[in-house]
Amino acid sequence: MYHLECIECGKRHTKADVVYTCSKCGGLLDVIYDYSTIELDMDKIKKQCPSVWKYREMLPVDENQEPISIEEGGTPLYKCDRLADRIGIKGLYVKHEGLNPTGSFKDRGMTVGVSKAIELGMKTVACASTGNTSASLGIYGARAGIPAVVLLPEGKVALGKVAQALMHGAKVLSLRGNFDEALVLVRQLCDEEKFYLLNSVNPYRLEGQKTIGFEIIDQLDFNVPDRVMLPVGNAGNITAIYKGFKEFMNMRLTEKIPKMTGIQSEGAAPIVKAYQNKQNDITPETHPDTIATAIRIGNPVNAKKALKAIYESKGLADTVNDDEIVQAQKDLAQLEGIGVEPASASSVAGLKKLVDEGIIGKDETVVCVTTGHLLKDPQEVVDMCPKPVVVDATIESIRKAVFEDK
Ligand code: AN7
Repeated sequence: MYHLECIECGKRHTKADVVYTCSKCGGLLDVIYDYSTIELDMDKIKKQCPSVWKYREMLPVDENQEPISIEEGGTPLYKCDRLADRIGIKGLYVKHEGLNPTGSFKDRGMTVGVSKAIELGMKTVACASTGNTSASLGIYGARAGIPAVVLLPEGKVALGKVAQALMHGAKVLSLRGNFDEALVLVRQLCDEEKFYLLNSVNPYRLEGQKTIGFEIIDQLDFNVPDRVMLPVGNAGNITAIYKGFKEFMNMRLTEKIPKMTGIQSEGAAPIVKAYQNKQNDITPETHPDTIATAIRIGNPVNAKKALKAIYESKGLADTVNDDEIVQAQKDLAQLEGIGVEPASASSVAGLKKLVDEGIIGKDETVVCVTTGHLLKDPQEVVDMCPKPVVVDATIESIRKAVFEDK
């Protein structure tokens, strides 16, 4: 039992309505459940391996709709002691969302969102994207057997993501404009052509992503970490994970909520600026830029929900610069064996900065979410790492090269 409710004016919409924002005031919508009707099988929750559909009772897809799934979720939660030592904090875990089937957390949202599209009888799915959303939508569109249309900002999407969208058969459009412009246009296209919009303004997509919150609690044996940190772009994921934590508390499975801590890049930081000015909404940035192209977003559509999540959980928002992002990416890779794309490393870069500044306490238990896999952006790696050493096909040449720096 669930319905959609406007976060601004409270207007209700039924689950049969194809709406993304409030039909009365344009506000963002939330999926609201009647928790008294949800019966969770605690035996299953405690024993079954984590996955998105493990929590089906708390997902807004009708019972007789077979999920469109390629087995998403159930990503590892690594305890990272060497990285914790480097940063100077007691307890650090990394939830590696890059190990979802398409290499990013977007799969959690797409399995629910595309299942919902089929349930609603939609014939085409569409999104604007900085890359990962389009890769994921391309793949779930293929799995569902319906066309996917994706709008990407020209020249600003990492290679691996474009490769995925192309190979899985999406209609890939390269827009002469940035992500924010692409989102405005794809919303118009969806309204006019009756395509189903699968950006994170669609509240059903966020329902899939809230399972990151469920899994963190589950994997920590129902102990709640002090803080959860993650990169923020369009601000859907921080909103979704917070909702997951809140729902576990509403269902009396936990007694507190981690401090939600959002990290943006200095070049694209509207949420951070709003947080610093104690505002409930952002002022859009017209020329966002960062090495972390995934979060190169100046007008995050979920800003109001995300700021609420940050304030209510007593979390915070801060920026990191591109150098800090690359350093954190190398630390994750070389100290812990966790390969992530630049945007993902911003969670760890933010933790280092905030511990150094004394804003995050050394005795906190922190979970950093790394949102996308290293292989998404191979060009950035080639640009940032030393080149392979070319050697002659002789053992002398190889030996010389191996011991060169020693
Ligand atoms: C790796 O693919 O917006 O704050 O169009 O790919 O929920 O937007 C990607 C976002 C973080 C930010 N990390 O999440 C898209 C897109 C990675 C990402 C984010 C994205 P939100």
